[in-house]
Amino acid sequence: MSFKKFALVASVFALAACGGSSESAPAEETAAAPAVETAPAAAPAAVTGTTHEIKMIGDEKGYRFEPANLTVKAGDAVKYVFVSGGPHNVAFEGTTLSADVKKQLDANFSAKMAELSSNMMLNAGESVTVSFAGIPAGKYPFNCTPHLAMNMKGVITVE
Ligand SMILES: [Cu+2]
Repeated sequence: MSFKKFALVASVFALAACGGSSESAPAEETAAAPAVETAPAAAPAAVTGTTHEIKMIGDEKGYRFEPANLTVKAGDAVKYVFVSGGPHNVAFEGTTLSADVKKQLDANFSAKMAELSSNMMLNAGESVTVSFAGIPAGKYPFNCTPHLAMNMKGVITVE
């Protein structure tokens, strides 16, 4: 039995043993929480280069990022700007990234709703900026979650 499972079972027993005193339950959950997050969160890396712009568009031609493919230098940032046809967001694919890179890229979002996933934008003019400072050379595929099935995707290449 894994420790996690044991801890869960143990706390269920503890709850039962309390005989319905609901006050002890939240305290135990709070105490157990830090054990899950062992690694410290990465600090956002400051942009030292150029901030590029990618438009998020939905119109009669379809849903797309413009440009969809962009090459940036280490230290640059990309500002994704809502132009039309939302809602749009920017979500990077984390499956091919190492844990360290994933953590840094996640920390480099100006606004997020989930890991590697920006806030949802609803109105023209809204934007999210993703810094590529502290991110190693490589290809970083991203997409718009609501329009993934409509092929609203792109790739940032860091030189
Ligand atoms: Cu979209």
